[in-house]
Amino acid sequence: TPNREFLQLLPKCEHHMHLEGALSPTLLFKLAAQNNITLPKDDESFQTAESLIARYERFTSLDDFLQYYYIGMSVLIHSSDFEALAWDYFQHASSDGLHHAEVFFDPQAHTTRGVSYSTVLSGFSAACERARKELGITTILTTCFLRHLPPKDCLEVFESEEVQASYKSGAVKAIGLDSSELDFPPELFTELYGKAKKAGLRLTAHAGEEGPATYITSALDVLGVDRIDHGIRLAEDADLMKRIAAQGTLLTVCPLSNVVLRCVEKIEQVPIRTFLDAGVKFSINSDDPAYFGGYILDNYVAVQEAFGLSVQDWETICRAGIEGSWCGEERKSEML
Ligand code: ES4
Ligand code: ZN
Repeated sequence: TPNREFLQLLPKCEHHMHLEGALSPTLLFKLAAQNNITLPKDDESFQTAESLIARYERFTSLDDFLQYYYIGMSVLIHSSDFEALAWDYFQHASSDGLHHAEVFFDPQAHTTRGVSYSTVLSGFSAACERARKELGITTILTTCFLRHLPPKDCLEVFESEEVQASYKSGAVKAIGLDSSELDFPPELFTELYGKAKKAGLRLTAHAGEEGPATYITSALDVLGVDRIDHGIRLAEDADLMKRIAAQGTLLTVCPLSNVVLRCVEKIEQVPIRTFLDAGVKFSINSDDPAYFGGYILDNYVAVQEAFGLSVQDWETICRAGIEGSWCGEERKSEML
């Protein structure tokens, strides 16, 4: 029966991880010191790496986590900081047996604090290049838009010269939608997604993490997404589940994230078996590995411990991950 070694050897693809979510407390404090960044003094969690890790074990919701996520990234200033962050992730991912990574980053979380998009992109791109050369990991970069910010701000960033240049050059191939979900329905971003589709970009959006299954329907029908990030609340709507299974839309499920952010009480409540039985395609992902207690292999192991899946179940999961990837057919056949 599948153990950690078996899971390590599977040809894994990751489709849902935020590069900023790979910022470990160790790197956070190191960059804060290097860049002279003052961390909040009124929050005792920031005293040591240990106290910060302890706080990460007590998140109460998505928004409670996001507060730490946005403070954490305030230490990222130079291109080399972004490169170090992403390289840290790729090294973990490589030892976990990752073959292909489609990763998110949040331009607005940096431009709104005075760090330019080109600084962010050049650092992340350098790490991606190094991951391909030294680790054999292929990558796709996705710009995510922050749904708690005004849609017109998101549009402005999308249409800015440097962001458009990164789409035209192929450095970035997709857009996503993240941050606080409740009260920020997909409909707010109809114009943004219309323009991104016209530009030939791939489209994804976080939906049905904390928000209701109706957000999944609007992401599909109003935004026209090719993929759904999280989507666990799909299990509450049997008809929609049939539709998603029939059309083959990939869900990017993040089991440890769902437990740490209290979307579910335990891994057993992530609808893994339900999706397998309904023929819903999904991949298993780490989301924000430095905040949620594990990288991709830890998520695979947690699922195996909770569900006792068969070798055939794992083949179904990995095949869906490869076939649902946005890399070329040639790369897919290498992984299959
Ligand atoms: C996120 Cl878990 C999650 N959900 C929504 N937005 C995010 N940004 C980073 N992690
Ligand atoms: Zn996410």
